[in-house]
Amino acid sequence: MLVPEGSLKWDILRTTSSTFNFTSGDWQANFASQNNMLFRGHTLVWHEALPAWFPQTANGQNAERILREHITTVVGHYAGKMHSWDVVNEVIASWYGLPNGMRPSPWLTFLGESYIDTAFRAAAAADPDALLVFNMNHLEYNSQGVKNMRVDTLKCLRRLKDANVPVHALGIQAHLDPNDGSFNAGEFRIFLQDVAGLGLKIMITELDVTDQSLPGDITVRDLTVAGMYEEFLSVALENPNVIAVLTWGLSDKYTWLSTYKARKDNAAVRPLPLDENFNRKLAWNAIARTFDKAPRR
Ligand code: 9MR
Repeated sequence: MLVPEGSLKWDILRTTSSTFNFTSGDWQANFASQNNMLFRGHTLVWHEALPAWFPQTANGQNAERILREHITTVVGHYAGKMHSWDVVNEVIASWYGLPNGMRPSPWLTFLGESYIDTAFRAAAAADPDALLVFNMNHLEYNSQGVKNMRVDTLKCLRRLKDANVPVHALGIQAHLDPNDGSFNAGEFRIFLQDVAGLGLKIMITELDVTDQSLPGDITVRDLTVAGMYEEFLSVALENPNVIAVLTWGLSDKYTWLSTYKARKDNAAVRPLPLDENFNRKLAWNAIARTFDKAPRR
């Protein structure tokens, strides 16, 4: 399954308020279909990657129209070709202390929490066949902050289901980082059961493991990273509602972590299953083992 890291975000698609540039997205959609891959869309509503015209143009009066127009056009453009859409991305950020853990964003300011409902309803209308995903970060480990995120995420998903909003799956990004605490299998298992209990599928959408604070020795680093993939995935895949696992990139040659979580010793980061020469690393084997052991679904 292929997902563009950037091409379907507002800043790339919407260089002006009146135009849509699908060149890069279409290239990837074609690549996916020519290579028998599923294609997924990321992302329709995010507080980041908004174009420069957006803050100058959007306001409380026109935000709903702008949001609906964007979703109707973009989802409509790929209708029938998308496995799934990340309709909203990272909309909960409990640490800000806003009601219901909502993340501050222009959408929240202009439209209140119901922008989430509006986005899912507009996406469902534009492509009735795509799986509509509520994509979230910071749900995996066990710091107090992450625990709060799980509580607020469940609360929001429950509200959406009660209001018959067409949300079909929770996306768990899984950018694994030892700074978020450690992994607690029991608590994560219960979280997945709670999500599945709402009738939702689950996708692991952006899996990678930062090696930013790991020792310099490559063997030690690769072993630790592989261990973190295996620890997380072996629990995640126990739950039959987990229908897909995507890593955020494939090779260490191309990863957002090179710039966002670079190492203090300036050594190249090694977060992904393939090294910079596209050779399989221990992480590849670790992931493969969890797939082999996972119950069939
Ligand atoms: O990996 C993506 C990077 O190439 C982009 O420059 C950046 C801003 O658009 O977004 C990165 O992807 C993020 C994703 O959209 C949402 N979850 C966190 C990802 C890593 O920052």
